[in-house]
Amino acid sequence: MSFPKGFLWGTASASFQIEGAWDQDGKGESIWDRFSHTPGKIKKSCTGDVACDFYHRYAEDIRTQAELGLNASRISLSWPRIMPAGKGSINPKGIDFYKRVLDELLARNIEPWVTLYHWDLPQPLEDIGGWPNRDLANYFRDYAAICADYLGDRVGHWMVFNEPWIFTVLGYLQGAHAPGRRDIAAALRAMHVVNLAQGLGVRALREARHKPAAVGTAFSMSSVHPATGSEDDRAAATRWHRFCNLLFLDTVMKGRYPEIDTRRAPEEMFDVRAGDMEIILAPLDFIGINLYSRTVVADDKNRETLNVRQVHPETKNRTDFGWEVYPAALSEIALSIAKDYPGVPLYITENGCSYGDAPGADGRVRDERRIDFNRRYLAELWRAIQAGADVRGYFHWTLTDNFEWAEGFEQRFGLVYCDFDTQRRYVKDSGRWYSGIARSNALDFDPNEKM
Ligand code: IFM
Repeated sequence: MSFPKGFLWGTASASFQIEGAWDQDGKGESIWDRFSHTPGKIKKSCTGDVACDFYHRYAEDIRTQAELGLNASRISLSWPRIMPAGKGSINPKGIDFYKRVLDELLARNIEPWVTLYHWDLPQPLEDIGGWPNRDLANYFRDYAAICADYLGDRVGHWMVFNEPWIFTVLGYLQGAHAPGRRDIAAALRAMHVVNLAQGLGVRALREARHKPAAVGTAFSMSSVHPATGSEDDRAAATRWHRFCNLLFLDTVMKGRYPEIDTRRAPEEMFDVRAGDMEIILAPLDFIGINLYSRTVVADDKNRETLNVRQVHPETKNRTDFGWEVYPAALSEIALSIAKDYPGVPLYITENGCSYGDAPGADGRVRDERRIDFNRRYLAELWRAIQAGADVRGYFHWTLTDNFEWAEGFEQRFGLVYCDFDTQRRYVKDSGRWYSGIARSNALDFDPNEKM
């Protein structure tokens, strides 16, 4: 299965999950520093204080990417490393760090793909209300303009946000992620402010003085299946698809909220004010898809959230995180997004799996389950491309095992094993396998093989 010429093969990562150096060289506190320093929030009281120590070891990790033959790398910038208070003064050492990282990637012919915000909000901005506060949209625009101004000469592809649905829902509605709030009104306000920030951020990146860059966002997505063929379950699946997959995509591309709740108009639900939708409309140059599995839902009038209940299918085929392995989800979503947003290039900005395999006595990490997962998902990606989806690149989540948010270091998604005590890295079998795919731009897979 050959992939299109010029296809990008990379890995994806996020500042808080790998950098460490949480209070070094002028970096400010983020909501994830505060959250992980609060007892009881993270498994085994893990923190991101050191993480993979990428702040000091970036050259080694970028060398590994080059040795694996990867041609693109997705990283994110830490807002509080660049602007310790979230607004006002800039931290020159923070800017210098990212210049060094970008220069190292460029020197090794690896295209940097840079996300402005992968969840590490400066704590001082949470102290004034966090994302539910409309002022944050303007502070974010200023931050985006600074990133574009100082780093834009080195970046050809920006992503405004990583998974806006996840950080608003888990952070403000469910409380499982920083800042740990459980407040439905705050969550709805946060969603709208993030949409405003996305529109402003896209414009700020485009107005930068450097070479024109392509701007997108990496959206969390899942292929939504109805639990049964009943009309009610199918309608529930449509509502859930619009809510989870389109809430930050239809807005930026089409300037409207998708219809998700039969009981309330989106304008009322999100407290949309005059002029907001004009700000929010800022069509992206590309759409990033982060996809891991599917979601099965049923209609349930007793459920407050959209009258939808999630159903957990009977299957033994789950990753160590418990996520169902369902490769067809990738082709289903790629084709559905390609159909709904014709002419817009797509990139798989995240896909991967958590398996806990560790080095054997010989130092080798035999993670066959990850190879099997990747083969099947990539075969589905190839099928989607054959069927017409304009997918131009794939970023595996992730290079090194890292800080997996509320799970601490328990879930390992890396192609490279990280021993968090010694910071020693071991390229897993899956890393070498992925290197072969990247170098040949092809997957050895018999199309008749049963999925
Ligand atoms: O680790 C996360 C990442 O930060 C966002 N997408 C999903 C990954 C795995 O949970």
